[in-house]
Amino acid sequence: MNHWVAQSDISQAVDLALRHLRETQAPDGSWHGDYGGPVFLLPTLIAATHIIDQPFDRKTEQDFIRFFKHYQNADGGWPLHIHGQSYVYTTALSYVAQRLMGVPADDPDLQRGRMWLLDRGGAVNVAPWGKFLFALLNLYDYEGVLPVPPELWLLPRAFPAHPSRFWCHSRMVYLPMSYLYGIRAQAPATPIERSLRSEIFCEPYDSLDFGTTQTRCAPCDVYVPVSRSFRVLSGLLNGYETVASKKLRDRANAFVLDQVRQEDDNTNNICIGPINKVLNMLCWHFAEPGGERVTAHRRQLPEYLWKGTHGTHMQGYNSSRLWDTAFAAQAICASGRVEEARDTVERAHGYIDRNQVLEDTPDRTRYFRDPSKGGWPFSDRKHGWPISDCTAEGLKCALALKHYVDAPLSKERLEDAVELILGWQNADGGWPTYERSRTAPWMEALNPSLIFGDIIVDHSYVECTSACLQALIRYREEGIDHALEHRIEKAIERGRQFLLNRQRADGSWMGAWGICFTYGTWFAVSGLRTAGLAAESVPVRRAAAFLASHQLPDGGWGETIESCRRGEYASCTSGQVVMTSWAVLSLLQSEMADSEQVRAGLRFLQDRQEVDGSWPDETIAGVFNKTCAITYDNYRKIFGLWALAAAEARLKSAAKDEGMA
Ligand code: LAN
Repeated sequence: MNHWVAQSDISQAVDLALRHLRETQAPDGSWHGDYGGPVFLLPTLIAATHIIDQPFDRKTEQDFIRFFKHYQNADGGWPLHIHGQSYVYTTALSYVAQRLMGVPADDPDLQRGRMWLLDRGGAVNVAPWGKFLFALLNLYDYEGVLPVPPELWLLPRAFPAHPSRFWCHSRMVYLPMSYLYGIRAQAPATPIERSLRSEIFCEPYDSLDFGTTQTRCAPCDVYVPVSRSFRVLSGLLNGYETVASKKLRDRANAFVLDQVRQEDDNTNNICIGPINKVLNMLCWHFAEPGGERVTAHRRQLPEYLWKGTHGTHMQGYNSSRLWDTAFAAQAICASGRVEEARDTVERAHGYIDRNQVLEDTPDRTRYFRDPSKGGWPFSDRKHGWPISDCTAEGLKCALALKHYVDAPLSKERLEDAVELILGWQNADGGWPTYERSRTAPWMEALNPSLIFGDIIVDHSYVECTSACLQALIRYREEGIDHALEHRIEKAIERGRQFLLNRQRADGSWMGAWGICFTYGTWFAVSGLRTAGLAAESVPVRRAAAFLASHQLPDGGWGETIESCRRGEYASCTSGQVVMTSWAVLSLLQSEMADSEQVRAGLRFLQDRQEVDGSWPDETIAGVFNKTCAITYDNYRKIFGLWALAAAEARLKSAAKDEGMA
């Protein structure tokens, strides 16, 4: 096989990519990168700092404005994520945010934005979360906001729609929302609010019948239409609002605020995500105006900011550092150059070591939390929410590096991670993101967002399942603990079966957190190969055939977010480095490892590589909840290296085999 592509060329590309990766490591051992992409986050943050009257300094605000100007679409609207079509939701939010920062209404870009918005019915057609934010800003009447009574938290936990059963990201957003809704929190109307009321609606503000607008949403924004069961539920809740007792409301508000406090304390005021970060801060602004909790929250806001080439924006998480670092270290291992990159892996391991979560959160059952001890988060320990696949990648990394580093993780810490992984497995054999599913899949019908899919249940995911499966198998290979062996064995078998069941008729697997089929298929194939399936097995063969059928004429692979929205492969017009790397990594584990397709994929990667070993920016590769893309800035350099390194390893072993023959 060494005749199909020159090993020396590949080796040179690997050397360069590795050098670039090493040069971009941060002093703390991790890799930092932009974790932006969603456009709805920054306006939410700006609205909140306006409400608490602690805006950012002028220079930062100018850079926020630069972000909005850069990502305004040609039609005048703003998209949900930086590569998307215009949405009424983000157009209204971005317009308001810029006005709050002092951009005048007659600014030509804002005028174009307003025209686009008014052509689509104005702010009454903003999705529910936008209406909620506008109600806080005193730009909307609470009558038009879907009811989120805090009393729901007082229901018995066994109730299937108890909010504690929702996917933690939705739960932690609806938590502060229900407090703010419960007290009808609203900023005072100052001249700017009064002016905005006349700018974002098609009719005079006072003539609007807000009560009829609760579920109105511009058709171009809708991804999941309101279900009949949701209409019934919201009808009941609206009815409840008219009879709610003050005493019970006060009790519920106090309960919710205590939950908010615990989340703040657990996460050092970072919070699980950007939206609950901002809403929790607002809870304290209204509960204890001018108090220390608001100040502490405000101080942590910059944790979410990223100063990019096109302005400063709010990221989807406080960072993606642990995740990127675990992958970077594994890519280095795949290159077989760990000795040479010893200082890099030592520092990366240090980051993994320092960021494992070592304790459960206090009084965790009262606060609806699963165990955390032994897990790894997506960003860092001070954030602290452990995630199944981040734990798995952290564990894989710790195991892969244990012979190379001065202070490998102790047996107990590895075991804690394994315990968590075992505990997270769902009844269907797959793994969820943060917590075992707490409610039935049909509850998804209660999704009130209209613009995001799959936000109610922590379902089992192909990626999470593959990562956990691989981690358990690697752990078992170490022969570390026999007491656990039986449980691990069973978990592996169920996980393997889950992956097999999820293969689609066309041979692919759909990813949920990366775009899309190339991502899901890479995870599934890696999981199944690790679990013992042969390259010649039918599932792996079918996966390879699927990938081969989507290769582009330039030798690469590329998918757009339409793949995620529609559940069907949607190709880019040209290959993308990250998706090509995922496809090549999958094919290298199949019978097609020596094929013309792989050769063309590798040539594509080599051709696109810059002289410094990096790859140029390209289409966005991450996604969440089907509709919103998110940037993984480090993926190009990590997966570009990984794919080339895996090809080189194969060439080397083939050369060895030929030598022996
Ligand atoms: C993330 C970031 C990490 C990501 C992986 C670990 C990569 C994935 O394998 C599992 C899912 C997870 C944890 C994930 C879920 C959804 C998140 C939290 C995000 C994409 C980052 C931002 C997003 C969050 C929901 C954004 C806020 C918006 C809402 C709709 C609440």
